[in-house]
Amino acid sequence: MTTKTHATAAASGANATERFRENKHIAAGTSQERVGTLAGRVIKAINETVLEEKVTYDEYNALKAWLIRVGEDGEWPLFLDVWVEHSVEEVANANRHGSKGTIEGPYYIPDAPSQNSPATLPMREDEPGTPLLFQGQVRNTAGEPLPGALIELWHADGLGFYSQFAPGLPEWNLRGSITAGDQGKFQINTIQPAPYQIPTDGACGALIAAAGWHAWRPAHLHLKVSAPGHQLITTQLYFEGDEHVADDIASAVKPELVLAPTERSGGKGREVTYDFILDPEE
Ligand code: MBD
Ligand code: FE
Repeated sequence: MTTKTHATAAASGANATERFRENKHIAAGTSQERVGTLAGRVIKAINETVLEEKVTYDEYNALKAWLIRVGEDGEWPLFLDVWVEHSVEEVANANRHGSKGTIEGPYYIPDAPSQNSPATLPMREDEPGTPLLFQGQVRNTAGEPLPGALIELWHADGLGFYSQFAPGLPEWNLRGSITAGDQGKFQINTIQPAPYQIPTDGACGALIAAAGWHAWRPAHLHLKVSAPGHQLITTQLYFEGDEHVADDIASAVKPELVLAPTERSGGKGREVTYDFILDPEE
């Protein structure tokens, strides 16, 4: 066993909570009226569930204990991103005409090392996994190339672990910020990630076990793609044939986001081409 396999939910959860506090700048602009509307609706929905399902004191106390534990395990980012963010993303991106977005999830870190295309993501000498050449072009909705587009790519390793959230991995393992060349074209060498299992030893894992659900997300690449004058898109790409593509615990798969890599011509591993279309700034 490597040290990584000892990664605990408490450790990756606490990391995700810390990172959220460091990296997200929360707008303070929500009006009193809006807070009243949203908090009121959520509380009403909980009360309706209690009344309709005739929730008992034992169940109510189990809920209280579980909610306390979510915070103790630092799993609020994980819980919200797995079970709520997909709806927020649907609302946020409803008016876009370009590439489909999907959820960011809890493991993005800004300012990963910069490289120009063609690039190879930072990885270990003996990084396990099938080599993957990910390439394509960034264009606008009129079909024009966007030279100098930025592709931020981050993903789990061949065991499903993210650098900076599991111990024993180099700081920027499998994370990079790649600037596309002229014509907005990019070529990025990486490895194919493994499916990701929600930590089973924390509060979210306890809920999944208690409800008899499964804990899996399909293998995925996370991306943020941007270019001057255009809206940044946050998305993920998946792999055809992965059994969890049809059954993602985070409800974040869309048919347009499933890749079908082929054998790499003249090289080891696989290759796939995916073009990004960015909407103009509003
Ligand atoms: C992940 O890797 C992820 O992308 C999401 C959304 C939730 C948990 C882990
Ligand atoms: Fe992920």
